[in-house]
Amino acid sequence: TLNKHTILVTGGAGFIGHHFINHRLRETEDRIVNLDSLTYAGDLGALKELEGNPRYAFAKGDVNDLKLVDDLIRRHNINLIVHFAAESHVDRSIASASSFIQTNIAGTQMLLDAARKHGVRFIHISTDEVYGSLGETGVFTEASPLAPRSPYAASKASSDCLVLACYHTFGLPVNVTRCTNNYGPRQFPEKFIPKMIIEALRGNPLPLYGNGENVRDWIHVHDHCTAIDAVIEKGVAGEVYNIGSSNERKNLEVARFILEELELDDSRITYVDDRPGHDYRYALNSDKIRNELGWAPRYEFEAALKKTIRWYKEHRPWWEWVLKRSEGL
Ligand code: NAD
Ligand code: TDX
Repeated sequence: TLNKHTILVTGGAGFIGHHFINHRLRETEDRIVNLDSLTYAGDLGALKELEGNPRYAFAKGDVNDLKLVDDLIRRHNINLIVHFAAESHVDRSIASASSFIQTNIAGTQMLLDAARKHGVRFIHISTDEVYGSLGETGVFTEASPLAPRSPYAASKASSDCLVLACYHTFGLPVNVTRCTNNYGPRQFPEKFIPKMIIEALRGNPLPLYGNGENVRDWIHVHDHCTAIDAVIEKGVAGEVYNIGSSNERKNLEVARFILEELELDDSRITYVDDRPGHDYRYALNSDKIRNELGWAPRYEFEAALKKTIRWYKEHRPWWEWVLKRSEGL
């Protein structure tokens, strides 16, 4: 059994954050305060069942609101911050980077200042993208240099450095986790897997950037959550942990799998303009968290992707609604 914590989760209305909150409330006796500003990516629908749960509270607000964060930490006796809140979509960062700087960089520093003031442990949820792009071979370890190539990745790399600086300079107990591409139910349909499923279900072409040969390393969102559990329980202060489950696939392979599962043919695939600076390949070595913290992923990619496809098929009103709402924002 997992130890009991009082956690301030930021970005808990987002894709990974809401899975994490539901998971922790199910598996532990934690109390959780969810701070989220409800951007286009925030959806409280998945947390509806928690209304009235005495171990859960929601606060609508920005991570840059020092007064609010300070007040939440004090009022709820927070002993751990798990920081998910971010602008998370690469294409949006290419269109305009300023909200990425404001939330991902300034917002993280603001939370660190509050954590320091109250001596609160800090777990920063980051990404494999901070390491940049790989060629055909090789994998990133925690010792790989940071070489971000998109405004999003650069903003995450900056925040990772600020978090680690807080450990070295002030001794704040921090961890940084760097996870590969997540998939699962209720992911905002701008991300590759839900976007491909939804375009297929709508009868539209599936837009692959470039030649579709780019490689991503996929992990089920629940495996990401259990990896964060392991860091909460056994993470050593100041350490970075890569999180991956070694499922490298070309985008084209994933798109074909989705079409096959929906009994549609490959002619739906269309090649569109490439993403500027499109990272070719991500792959992580996660021996450190496996060997030192005893974590292992449980989900088999193809089986779990099939279930995910079914979820989107059965939840059309959800994705129609989130897409419509985001247009209005
Ligand atoms: P998401 O975009 O689905 O959710 C982000 C959440 O943060 C939303 O609920 C949004 O309302 C909230 N938010 C945004 N700006 C805020 C602000 N200024 N103040 C308070 N709340 C704010 O993101 P996600 O895919 O769940 O990713 C969560 C975290 O995990 C991010 O830090 C991301 O960088 C990291 N990550 C994501 C992946 C992935 O594949 N999705 C992989 C590795 C790491
Ligand atoms: O329409 C598309 N067509 C396409 O070919 C989209 C949206 C994407 N792609 C490609 C680009 C990438 O090679 O699919 C791959 C995955 O794209 P995204 O879902 O945008 O993810 P990625 O850029 O890899 O970043 C993701 O993983 C790391 C998350 O969005 C980040 O938040 C996380 O940090």
